[in-house]
Amino acid sequence: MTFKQEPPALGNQYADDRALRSYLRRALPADVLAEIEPSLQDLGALAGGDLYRLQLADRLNEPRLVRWDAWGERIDAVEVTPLWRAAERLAAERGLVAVAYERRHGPHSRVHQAALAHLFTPATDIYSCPLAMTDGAARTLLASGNRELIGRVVPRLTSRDPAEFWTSGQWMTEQAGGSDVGLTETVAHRDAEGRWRLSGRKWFTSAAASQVALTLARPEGNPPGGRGLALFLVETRDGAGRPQNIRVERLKDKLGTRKVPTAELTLEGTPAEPVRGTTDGVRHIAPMLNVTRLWNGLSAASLMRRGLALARDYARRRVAFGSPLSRKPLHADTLAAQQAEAEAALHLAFRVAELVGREEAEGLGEGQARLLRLLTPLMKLTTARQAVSVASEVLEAFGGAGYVEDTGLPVLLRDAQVLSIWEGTTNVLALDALRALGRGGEALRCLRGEAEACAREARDARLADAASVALRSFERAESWLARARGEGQASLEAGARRFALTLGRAHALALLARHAQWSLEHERDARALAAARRFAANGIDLIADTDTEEAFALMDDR
Ligand code: MFK
Repeated sequence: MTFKQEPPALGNQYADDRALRSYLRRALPADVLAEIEPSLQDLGALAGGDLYRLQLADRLNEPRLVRWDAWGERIDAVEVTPLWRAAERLAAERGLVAVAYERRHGPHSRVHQAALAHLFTPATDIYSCPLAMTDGAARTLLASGNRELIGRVVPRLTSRDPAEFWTSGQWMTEQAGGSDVGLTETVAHRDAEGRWRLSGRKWFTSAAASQVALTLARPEGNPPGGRGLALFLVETRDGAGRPQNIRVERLKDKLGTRKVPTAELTLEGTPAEPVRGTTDGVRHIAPMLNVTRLWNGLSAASLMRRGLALARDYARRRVAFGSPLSRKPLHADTLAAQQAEAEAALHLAFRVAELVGREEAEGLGEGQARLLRLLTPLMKLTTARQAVSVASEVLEAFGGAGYVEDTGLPVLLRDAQVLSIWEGTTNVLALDALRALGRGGEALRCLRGEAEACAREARDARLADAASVALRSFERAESWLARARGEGQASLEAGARRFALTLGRAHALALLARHAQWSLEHERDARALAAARRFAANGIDLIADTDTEEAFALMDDR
């Protein structure tokens, strides 16, 4: 037996990422890129080197719930794995949250953060989850105007010192209301000293090891629904490190993201501080939802990139039927289609980061604010579906090896699957997008305006088809919307997913085509152009005439 298959290897994950580097060259002023590039190179080397080795070594480790200490005291401590311990320290030191708040590069600070997240996320087995929530909590507290919490908690959430750095959880999901958060059953009451205390059961809390959490509860006497909820901040442990009337019932046995210590908690009179009044909790936690949805999209793009980096490398090493897979037309064709999805996702997610950065540094005009509100759910739902599909193709590109655990590959698909579920499922976000359109469709006009501007910039004749696919898809989506609005709420809801995915994909195509033009002119590189053309061929317009009554009939199989 002489044959030995070389495993796939990763190089510097920044230096090797043509699409990211090309995007940053266009999006950032040269002096900003020059200043941040050494830290990206450095993180890229870690991601493809020491962290990748640590990931493979950490593969079988999982977080552990330690209920009791040696002397019989209930501690409910969550111990994370060595990879996650390293990730927490690195995240603080490298400023994964901090750069967005230090705002050293003004409106470009969110793009800087997004580039760091792009390199960090796939290398740390979704440590982006606590970072997303920490970032979301910082943003929510700053928006709240609550001076005490801003002064005491935000500096911790945005610290670069691992000893000072706190992460935040987001405890929203309850058994009755995962998507319909207004059904929250946790109640808040004031104790004899006037302090708020929370009682209830949080069903799915993703950062059980965090020092603080934002959560929703209904102050006694408040009405039902989202408006009757209030937003609270909980400090999870007291000065001695003991849980503050919080019982960790169990860690969830999930399909993927198994390094993330997702827990089921019971709050038993947990002390909490109202963040912003005692009503309208859903509205007040919305900044967190939008920040974590941005991280979700960035994570989707970065996980696709990781899978494809491995698949591309493997294709050069794996020989079958007389030549490396990388020389096979069908293999190249299959991976090219996935690469196009990943590049489109990168442009869509980073476009939201650009808008958030501008909003925070300079404020947005009315049109751009509407654009951001609509683009956030469209981007999240589009990139999440792409990530699941690309991860599945990546595994197949390895043949049987992609289905075998100790290659470290199956986890890519399991982790990707969560992206379309948490932080709002595809359907819930499609309905959110309908709400974000505005009564007169103002947000949609802003979105189409941006897509048209991108299409105009894509002047090269080879981009003409891609640009017209994007604009035709917008037209089809808009005519569907007008028709469905005429038909009523049921038609509108039934088609919302196809509508939202069509807009998300069409907008990603427009952004990619604009970038391709820039890359041709400034880098003499036709690969973004190839990605735009391929993405257009992958299918953009998903609008279809379907019958809601038929759908209900098909659901009834008795
Ligand atoms: C890899 C990194 C990713 C991070 C990982 C984190 C892991 C977390 C694990 C979880 O899964 S956490 C739970 C995630 N859950 C959700 O995301 C909830 C999904 N459901 C929704 O988003 C529903 O649309 C929603 C709960 C918001 C609907 O609730 P309601 O009570 O019907 O609210 P409504 O009436 O739509 O909105 C109430 C107010 O909030 C309105 O403002 P007004 O009071 O002024 O009218 C809305 O405009 C506002 N609002 C809602 N969503 C908003 C928003 N504002 C801005 N942006 C939004 N996205």
